[in-house]
Amino acid sequence: MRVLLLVVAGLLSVEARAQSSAPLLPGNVVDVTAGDYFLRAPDTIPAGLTTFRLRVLQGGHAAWIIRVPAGHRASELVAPSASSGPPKWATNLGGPGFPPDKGTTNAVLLLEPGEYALICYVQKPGADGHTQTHAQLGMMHAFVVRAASNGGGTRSLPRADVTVTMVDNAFRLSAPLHEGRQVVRVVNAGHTQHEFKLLHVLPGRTGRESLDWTPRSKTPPPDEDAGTAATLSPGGAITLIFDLQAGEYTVFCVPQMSHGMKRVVRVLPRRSVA
Ligand SMILES: [Cu+2]
Repeated sequence: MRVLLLVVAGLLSVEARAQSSAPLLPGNVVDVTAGDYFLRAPDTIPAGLTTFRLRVLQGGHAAWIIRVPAGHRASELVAPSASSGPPKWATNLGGPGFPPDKGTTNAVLLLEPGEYALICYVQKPGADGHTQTHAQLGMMHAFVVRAASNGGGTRSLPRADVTVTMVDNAFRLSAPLHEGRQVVRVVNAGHTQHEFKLLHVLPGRTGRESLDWTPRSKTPPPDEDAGTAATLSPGGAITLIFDLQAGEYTVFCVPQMSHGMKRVVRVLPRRSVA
């Protein structure tokens, strides 16, 4: 019995260490798992401050969070044609996308009670030139947000270290990004849809190489995914939490990339504590 208790205590302490080493995320943390072609998440979520934490098992995916108004159904979000976004009657809240390999990315928001869906509008070009969205291939998960019994706890989002304002067609940062935990508020102040896709430039490679690289380059990518704020509608905003390394990153808005909406961002070494 004592041996068993010691073993159990040992396991608990290992688990406690694993949890304490994982940086905390704000509010109710909802795990979303995506792959070719599915989205898994809870069916019911309490209202209030919520972090959607996305893990991708294979493929490249994002999880747009869409509010479904009364009189409509989540199934209507999956357009019969390859629409690259939600219909006009639905509210696009944005969401997490393209996490690092074997890692996660997240998006933090305040959820009101109602009907919602997680959906992936990433497009899959077919061999015959016929494009489908991942939503059409099964990547849609409807869920309900219920009024929380404790009133929803915190009513405010974490304070942003940096606000990224997306205009037509550029990214403006309110302050430099720093190494370590960074709360980033992404705001679409443009007149069209914009995305914030953050890539970490690999050691020995440059931001310039990252900006210029395309899958047609036939060379290994000079960068790796650090996390994406899925395309926001004009006026939309969302908060993401990143754990960054010092050095070069690049930011892309893939839908407006042909208009030059990409740039290098230098992440500064950790601020020394005075
Ligand atoms: Cu997808």
